[in-house]
Amino acid sequence: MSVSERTYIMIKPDGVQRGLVGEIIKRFETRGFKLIALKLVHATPEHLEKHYADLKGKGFFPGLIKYMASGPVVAMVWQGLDAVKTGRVMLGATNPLASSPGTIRGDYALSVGRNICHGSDSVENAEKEISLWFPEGIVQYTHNQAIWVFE
Ligand code: IDP
Ligand code: MG
Repeated sequence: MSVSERTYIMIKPDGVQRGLVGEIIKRFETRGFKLIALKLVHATPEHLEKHYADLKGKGFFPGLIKYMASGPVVAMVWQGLDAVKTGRVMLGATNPLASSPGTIRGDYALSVGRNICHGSDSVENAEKEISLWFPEGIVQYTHNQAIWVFE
């Protein structure tokens, strides 16, 4: 856990179509995380199969790839203290019905196959996902707010 920890957060096609882009970005921004990468991408099935390689073989895998390739996603990298674990807490459980109100999925989703947002589940996977989605690299800048967010 460090203040430079990074996580890959992605607003899925349903989150984009439902007009939740600003709301999801706002939550990470106001929590104090630093936005270090962001783009709108219509990903290919091949790219999404790499992203979800660990789930290949699951019954829902073909449907998951079709859903994720059905429209553009917002790919982002957020940095800050315990970003991976805190990002997952902010997202809520994989199944929105089990997500607490106050979480992104608990406030805006009902179905596991349309759960609006992705977040990395470990620091190691976050770094892999960042390389997969941002092979061009990440912009460097000083986040002046950091002195007010961290001791
Ligand atoms: P996560 O997104 O919370 O990390 P994973 O288990 O990594 O959850 O699954 C990746 C994505 O696959 C989920 O966010 C969801 O969109 C989809 N998914 C997972 N389980 C199911 C299922 O049982 N039915 C349909 N889609 C599922
Ligand atoms: Mg996952």
